[in-house]
Amino acid sequence: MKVAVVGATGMVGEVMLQILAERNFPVTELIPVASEKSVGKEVEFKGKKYKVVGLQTAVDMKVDIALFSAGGETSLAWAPKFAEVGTTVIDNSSAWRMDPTKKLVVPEINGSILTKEDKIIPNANCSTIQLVMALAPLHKKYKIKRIVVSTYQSITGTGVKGVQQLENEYSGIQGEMAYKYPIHRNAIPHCDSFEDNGYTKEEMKLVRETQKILDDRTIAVTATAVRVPIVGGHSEAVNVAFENDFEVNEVRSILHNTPGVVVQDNVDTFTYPMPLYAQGKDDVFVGRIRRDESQPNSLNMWIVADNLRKGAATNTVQIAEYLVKNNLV
Ligand code: 11C
Repeated sequence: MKVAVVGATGMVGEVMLQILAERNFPVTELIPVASEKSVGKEVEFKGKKYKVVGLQTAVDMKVDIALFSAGGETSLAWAPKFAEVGTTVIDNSSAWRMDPTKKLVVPEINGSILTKEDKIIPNANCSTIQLVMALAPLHKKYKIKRIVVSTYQSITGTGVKGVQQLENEYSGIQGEMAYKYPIHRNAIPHCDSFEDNGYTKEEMKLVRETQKILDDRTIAVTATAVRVPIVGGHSEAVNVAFENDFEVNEVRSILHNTPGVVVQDNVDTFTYPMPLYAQGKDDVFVGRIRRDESQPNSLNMWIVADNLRKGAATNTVQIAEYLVKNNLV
């Protein structure tokens, strides 16, 4: 496969290169792509150096697959140009996710909806992916009525500039601010911009993308998304109300048997997921699984994942793997 990574010098782009190498994706030719100011820079892939090229050069190379992580505007402008020459684009931005003609895919859940005709495939938001990974098997068994989710999101979700702000604050350096407020020793209830309804875009992504991936618009979802000074991953406190009752041990066993999900749940040994330990892993970790005693058929849990991996680069590469395995590209 001729594979382009668009946004190869960015935080997610770098992880994409790493994951393509780690998973031995069948790359016969790698084309790192970035904006004009990065053209000519070098990136490393499997111990070899590759020169970054511009977007039009990459379109002209008619690659098989282009993995995009270059922001919504680049994606809106360039994904169709790649698709027109026959390239399959898997796009990590929010640009195409809610387009009714595009499919939103987490391969473990709904990979089977993909066809050869899908030339622009959006990748869901990081906080949504880890949520649906844990909820999809439970929805299948007990049918979800309502989800209340509060997120504790890593600064890496904001990219290099978020990490830089935290590092500057640690070291007492005045620098550019990625956030409106200091992030060191703080929690900012504001991820992405605000919509007219008073929710942030990040919160509304959790609502809309969850319904789309689970293919059920009747599921009620409400969210609060908070940025915290954490590097390793996003955490989520999740309350779920089901139509049908459940046994907590059966929930644990369903999750235990779900590929890509790891249960870490034993309060006797203080075992629960934490972003410090999820960092660098591709799994979604679930713990603190307990009945919500305040209302019927309801469950609380705590979900943690490395947002740059399963929340972004890993899921993108897994979609590419699914396409290759099923001759869809
Ligand atoms: C965050 N989830 O942590 C965001 C980053 O819609 O792809 C990714 C934004 C997106 O702020």
